[in-house]
Amino acid sequence: EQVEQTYVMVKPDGVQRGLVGEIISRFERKGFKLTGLKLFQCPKELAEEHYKDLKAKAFYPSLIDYITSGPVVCMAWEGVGVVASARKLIGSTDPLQAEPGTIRGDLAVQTGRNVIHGSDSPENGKRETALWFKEGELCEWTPVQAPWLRE
Ligand code: YYY
Ligand code: MG
Repeated sequence: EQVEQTYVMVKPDGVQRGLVGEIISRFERKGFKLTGLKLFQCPKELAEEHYKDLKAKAFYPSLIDYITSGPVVCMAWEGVGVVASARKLIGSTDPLQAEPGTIRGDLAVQTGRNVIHGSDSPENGKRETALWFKEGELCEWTPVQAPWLRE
């Protein structure tokens, strides 16, 4: 089984609404490994690079304004299957369509304020982790609970 990395980010609305602890807790309890964590005011250039595939969309300018409107919480999570599993924990892009029990399903009401980002593929997980974190900001470590999570 392949160990993957994913980039997860609490967006400015999640930080302003005091949801940071709740959100981190959901990934921690699931059993994934945190390898990077910081509060960060995202510069416009970085937001544009992160969302470059959406540049042609009508909502792109407001998306860039939103992501740069206040601090975000950047996280790198590691584990077997973490990319798809994080997307499931996060829920559908439109919070009104997101299942109850998911982060967006429980904590948000609109696509333009959907509280959290998660990478959509292992390739993007690596790319985005490298984009948002400098090398010295990531930690390699072995959680004591590791043998209790996987046989
Ligand atoms: O990966 P995910 O965040 O679920 O959705 P994407 O399709 O990658 O879009 C990124 C981001 O753009 C989304 O979280 C909110 C915003 N957005 C929007 O404001 N309006 C849309 N119709 C689609 C996406
Ligand atoms: Mg996406």
